[in-house]
Amino acid sequence: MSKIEELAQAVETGKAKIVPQLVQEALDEGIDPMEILNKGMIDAMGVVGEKFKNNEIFVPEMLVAARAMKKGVDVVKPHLGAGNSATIGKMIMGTVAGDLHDIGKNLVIMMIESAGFEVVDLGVDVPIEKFLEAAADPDVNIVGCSALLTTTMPSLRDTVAALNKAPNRSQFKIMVGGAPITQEFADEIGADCYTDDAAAAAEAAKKLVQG
Ligand code: B1M
Repeated sequence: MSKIEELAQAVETGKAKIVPQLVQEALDEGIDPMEILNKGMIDAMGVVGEKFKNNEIFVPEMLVAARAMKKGVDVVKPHLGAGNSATIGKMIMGTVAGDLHDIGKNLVIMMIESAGFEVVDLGVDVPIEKFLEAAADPDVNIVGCSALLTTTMPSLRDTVAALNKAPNRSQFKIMVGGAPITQEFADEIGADCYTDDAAAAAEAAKKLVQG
């Protein structure tokens, strides 16, 4: 079994003590950090999701897999991105009200910070008022909203609608994402930008502030 396969299996089975160790070993073997993240961890969470859908595992197993992945992400994080020192913009980012999923949001934050942004993490289950309050900061150029559940897509719609009515709307762009979100939905709800993964989000954020 390759190191990446070993890592994916450890994430899938929620081995939080072994995952960071395997990530470190993969890094020591010279495996590309992006491959470690994508193939060793993100794909493994995809498998976890499928198993949950098929009733092969339940919420507690999903939770331990998520915890294990977070420990692995902590180890790979310093190896992603070149560690920009200059700040090119300020972003606020949160998972919308009703939604507790934060792994994707955290990855987006990690990549956007690596691209040179200051990011304020509003957390999960973020009420509209909190997005509006944070977006009132005159330095904010991008507001990012994540939604992982089909049942929280209406919450994303409401959040974007409220942000679109903010008095300082012309000052920031709205970026949305998350597994059930599509370009079509993003356009329909009036977001400025949609991307389907964290690396694309960082590229898009740079384009948004650079015009
Ligand atoms: Co939940 N969950 N979950 N879950 N969970 C899903 C999302 C699900 C698809 C599983 C399934 O059924 N196959 C399903 C949703 C089905 C649907 O909506 N139709 C589901 C469900 C049903 C639920 C509960 C309702 C289960 C229950 O209680 N019965 C419950 C809801 C709780 C709530 O939020 N109110 C629930 C709970 C949980 C846990 C707490 C146990 C845990 C979350 C832990 C955590 O996040 N701290 C969990 C997990 C781990 C998952 C799966 C397995 C993995 C999610 C994940 O982290 N993926 C997930 C199945 C799956 O996704 N295959 C599932 C990895 C992550 C890197 O991907 O988040 O998509 P993702 O982020 C990507 C992109 O989407 C994008 O970039 C990221 C990185 O590339 N992106 C953006 C995300 N945000 C972006 C923002 C952007 C741009 C790009 O711009 C701003």
